[in-house]
Formats: sequence, structure tokens, C-alpha cells
Amino acid sequence: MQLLDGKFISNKIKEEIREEVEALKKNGERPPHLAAILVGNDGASLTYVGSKVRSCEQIGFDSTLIKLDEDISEDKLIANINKLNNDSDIDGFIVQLPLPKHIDEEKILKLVDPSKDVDGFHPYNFGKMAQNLDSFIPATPHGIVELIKRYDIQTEGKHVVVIGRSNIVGRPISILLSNKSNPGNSTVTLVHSRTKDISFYTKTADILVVALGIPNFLKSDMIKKDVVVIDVGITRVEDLTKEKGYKIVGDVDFESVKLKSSFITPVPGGVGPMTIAMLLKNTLKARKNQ
Ligand code: L34
Repeated sequence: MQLLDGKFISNKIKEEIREEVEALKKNGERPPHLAAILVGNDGASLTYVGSKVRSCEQIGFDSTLIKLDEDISEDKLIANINKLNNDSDIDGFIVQLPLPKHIDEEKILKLVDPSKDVDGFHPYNFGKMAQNLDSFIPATPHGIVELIKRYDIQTEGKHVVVIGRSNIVGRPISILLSNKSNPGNSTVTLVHSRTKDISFYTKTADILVVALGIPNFLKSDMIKKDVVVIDVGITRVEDLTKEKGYKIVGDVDFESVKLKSSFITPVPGGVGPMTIAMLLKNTLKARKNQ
């Protein structure tokens, strides 16, 4: 078993971007500028957005964090989005999800200018991705593809089973790995909550992407030997022995599954840090496109 060390690879990517930013600045150009809108005070969202802003500082990006009240009206949120769309100093921005229930997420994501949509959630970018055209690829699936690439894991002709069909992870990674590309060219099966007998499919997988948000869902009796396991789950579970009062648990029963797998991502330190690195990469791309 070999660990897919997302923490290590993400630091490498950040260093690569930092060097590019330095070169931009030496050329007299301004650095990329990322903005993030955070609505409410969800603990996990605060951590993720905080980490995104800190990473910007590390690599020489400008960043702007816009914190809005949990009970902000949809109209006021939209006004903030329009402002960022029209601000030529901002290269890209994200609206951190989830949003409070009274706000229509789908409506909001459609209002982000596709040229600043560094999350790749706008239907325009999602459609381009699905047609294998150049676009912003959502950071988490983009990070998974990059991890596979950097560890030189072969995907052509392999059976990839994706568990979960979210717009953020399951659906896009299933598209990316079935695209005519490298990594890609896989035979992809997408299973979900309405699939009959998920184990039937997971047992035939060469590569498994587990993104359904149920801690320890994937057990070792559901996989064949030497499978590559990508764990996208990241649930906070109360643990009073820890300083923060919780621990982070993935969707994979790591201790048993690792014994049967060829490669496996840890949680934390796997896909999470890669998500942040690829958001930065998308922001650099947005800057260059301007
Ligand atoms: N708009 N909303 C938007 N874009 C995104 O790309 C996200 N996502 C997901 C949630 N909502 C979003 C993220 O940023 C998930 N996500 C994310 C980002 C970073 C990490 C995890 C999820 C991360 O850094 N995870 C660390 C542990 C962090 C901790 O201590 O909680 C890890 O090592 O996995």
C-alpha cells in the first residue's frame, strides 16, 4: 500500500504557482486576486475558506474574504456577486457552499461570471468540461485527477467506480475520467443512493472514488485486492480526546481498506489539500486569461 499524499503534492503545486506569481510580478504585472464569499458561520466552511485565504498569502496572491450574515437576503447576496463580477481587480471568486436554506444555490451559481468562475460550478463551465473543452474544472475533481497524474497511476481502460453523484464531486469526476484524455479513457460506473447492491460494482473496480459523505462507508469486503482508493469524505465526528473536540473521518474504513489497496488517500491530508491547490491553479488561469 502506498499513500497518495495530497498534503505533500499540494505543497509542491503551491510552490510551482508561487514561482509563476513571482515571475509575473517581475514582469511588472499584478498578482492573481481571488475573492471568497462566505455566508454564515458553519465551522467547517470557516476552516476551508480560512485555509484558502492563507494559501493565497503563502503564494503571493491577493485575496478578499467577504463574510455575510447567515440571514442575509438573496438580493443582497446577489448584489455582492454583481460587484465582484464587475470589479476588474478580481480575477476569480467563489461562493462557499453550502448556502443557508433560504437561498437558492442553483440560482446563485448561475450569476457568477463564467470567466471568474474558478470553482467551475456555472453550467457554462460544467458543460464545457463535459465536452472536454478548455474550462475551469471544479477544484475537488481537478485535484483528484492531478493526484492520479502525479503518482503516475494508469487510468486507460480501467474500471473506475464513483460512489456519489453530487455536482461538486461525483458527477464531474465521472465525466473527467471517462473523457478522451490522460488521465481519463476509463470505463466509469457511477453508483448512488438508489443503486441496488453497490458492492456488486465496487468489487469490480480498479479505481474507487468514494464521495457520498457517510463516514467509514467503504469496507474491505466491498473491494478487490490492489484497488486504488480515493476518499473524498470529510465528516467531523465528536471526539472529546481531541483538542478541537472532533476528529475528521473519511468515507473509507481506512484501517481495513488500506491492507487490500495499492494506493489510498488519507483523511485528512488527501483530497482536501488538493482541492485548495487546484482552486489556486484555476485562479492563476483566470488571471492569465484576462
Ligand atoms: N464553493 N464550496 C465551494 N467550493 C469548494 O471547493 C468547496 N469545497 C467543499 C465544500 N464547499 C465548497 C471545499 O473547498 C469541500 N472543500 C474542502 C476544502 C478543503 C478541505 C476540505 C474540504 C481541507 O483542507 N481539508 C483538510 C482538513 C481541514 C480540517 O481541518 O477540517 C484535509 O486535510 O483534508
